[in-house]
Amino acid sequence: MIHGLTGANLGTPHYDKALNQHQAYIKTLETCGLEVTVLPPDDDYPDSVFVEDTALLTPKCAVLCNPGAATRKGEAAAIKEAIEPHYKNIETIEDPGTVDGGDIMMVADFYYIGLSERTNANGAEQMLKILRSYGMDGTTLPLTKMLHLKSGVSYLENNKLLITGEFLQTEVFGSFELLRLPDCESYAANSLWLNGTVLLPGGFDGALAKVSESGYKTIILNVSEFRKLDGGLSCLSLRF
Ligand code: CIR
Repeated sequence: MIHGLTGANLGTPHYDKALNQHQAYIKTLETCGLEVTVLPPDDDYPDSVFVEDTALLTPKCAVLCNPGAATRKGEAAAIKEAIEPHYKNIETIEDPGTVDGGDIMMVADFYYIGLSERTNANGAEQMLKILRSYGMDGTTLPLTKMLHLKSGVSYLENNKLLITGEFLQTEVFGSFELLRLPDCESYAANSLWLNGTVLLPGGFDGALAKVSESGYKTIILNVSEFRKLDGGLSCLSLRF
């Protein structure tokens, strides 16, 4: 994973530290009541720890994404095997369409899809068509700065969004209650709601206070080594 893609300029991840942080992440998911399937390392793909980008799991179907980065294209094959036992319906995004799962935010049966450097209009259209064919729906919105949609916005259920940067002005989120984060805390916008508890990255006291004051239980996790690769809490798992 130390050879993963990055634009963060925070240095090379420390591998042993990353392993420890990953173990703590798994334990925390279990603490929050989740059953966790841990996949074996896939040495051909340094970014494969960010499993969120390879698929979208909905209650009605799974969709294998077609990651937008050339070095990540092959990751979906291993994920297909892993999700096959859980899904009767598995759909696929095909070239020239590309989609990274990190660009999709689920709000009940409605899906917000960010058009980014990784997710193109063709991929988003394929995704919307698939979702609609299963009675779900969604919409797209453009990204200009963030790597992924969920780098800057997380749904915390209860109509609340933890949100930062370019998404603060986005009309499409107008009907939500917004927990706004300043640029200096923007990394914490990628937080994770799990069964009523919000996991937040360590080091962002303002975000922690905001989420706690909104009535959530919170757990802080240090994911510094994944941050060095532009990844965060949501990227490290695929939730059913
Ligand atoms: C990448 O550039 O693809 C990885 N280094 C980071 C992916 C982070 N995933 C996510 O935000 N969903």
